[in-house]
Amino acid sequence: MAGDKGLGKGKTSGISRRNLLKTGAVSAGVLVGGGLLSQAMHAQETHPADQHHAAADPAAHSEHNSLLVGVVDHQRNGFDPMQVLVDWDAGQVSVLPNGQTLREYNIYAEDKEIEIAPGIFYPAWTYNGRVPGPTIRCTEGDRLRIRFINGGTHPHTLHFHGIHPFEMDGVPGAGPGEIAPGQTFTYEFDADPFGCFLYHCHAMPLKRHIHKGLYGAFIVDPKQGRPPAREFVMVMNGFDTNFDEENEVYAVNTVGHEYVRRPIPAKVGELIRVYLINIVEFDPLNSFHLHANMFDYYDHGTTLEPTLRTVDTIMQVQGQRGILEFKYRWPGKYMFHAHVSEFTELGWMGQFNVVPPDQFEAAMAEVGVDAEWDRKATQGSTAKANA
Ligand SMILES: [Cu+2]
Repeated sequence: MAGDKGLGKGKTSGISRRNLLKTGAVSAGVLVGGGLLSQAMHAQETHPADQHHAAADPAAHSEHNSLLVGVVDHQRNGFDPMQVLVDWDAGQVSVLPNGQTLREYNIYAEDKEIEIAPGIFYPAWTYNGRVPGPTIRCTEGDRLRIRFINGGTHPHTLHFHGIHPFEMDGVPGAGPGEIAPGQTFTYEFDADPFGCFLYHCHAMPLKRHIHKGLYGAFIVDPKQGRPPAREFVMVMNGFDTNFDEENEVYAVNTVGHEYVRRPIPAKVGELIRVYLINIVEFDPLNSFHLHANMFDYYDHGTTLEPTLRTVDTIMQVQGQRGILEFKYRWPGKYMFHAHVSEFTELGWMGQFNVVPPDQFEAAMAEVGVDAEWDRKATQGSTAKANA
């Protein structure tokens, strides 16, 4: 029977997500990604027939409780989560005869295997070879012209959140509908209104096309801009590595626990602004909890005044977004994570490394980022500075 190969739904798996949580491999530590766990999951991913060898040796579990073992090869992936935090894509910019700013983009879909935790590989579908796709950033009122090229093996679309004509909605039955492999279509609309949005594939079956990795952030700055801040984009995502419709790895910006291995540098006293997006499939809710601090929250980012003040935890349904603003008073390594313990243990956890200004350069060097990263984090807005 098909189930004997181990790809049947849940039946043969000794290393399903629920079972993982029961083994010492995860419960003894906070962090996923250890050698045995990696081997087990990778075995299931690519060599289902061998999975029992990997999963059935309980002695091996206890040897690998240090779950920070190993690193992800970001170069091989073609994207680095430290850079994903700040690599706003303003597009190819020109001015239309009517004075409107035009931003042009090329986005292609591509099937690509990516490493989502040390030694754990996932057969993703990507926009521009990365998960999440490029962070499209513009100012309200700009014209967006986005040429989509489907280089993948399945029909895909680009569905943007925001206000736009029906034909540009990127769903089956609207305009060109699903774009077949090898085909292209140019989506064009005005950025309206300002806020924190996302785009994703809307081909059928939807949950498959989303959880495979076809999504990205879409940030529309208000015309007057927002107050100066250190800005990051965080896309909360998850990966179903054994196709049982549950996620085995959770993350922000794809790589589980990457911001624990490489805490995000920030300065004491400065305003930090996080554009937060939840795209996790299969689980009805995700959340964000900040340690030793409180933040203001702008639900959907479509207002200039906070919709929640002085909170330390918010929740988002799939597709929901918001903007967080906060400052740290004292230096330290502060955790942020989902307040769903299971997600945390399976990768959705990070840290801010808050330092005095004179130690900031060293904090950046520790995690492999430089002055250009700092510039992107603090000067990402596309709005003209009017203030
Ligand atoms: Cu798709």
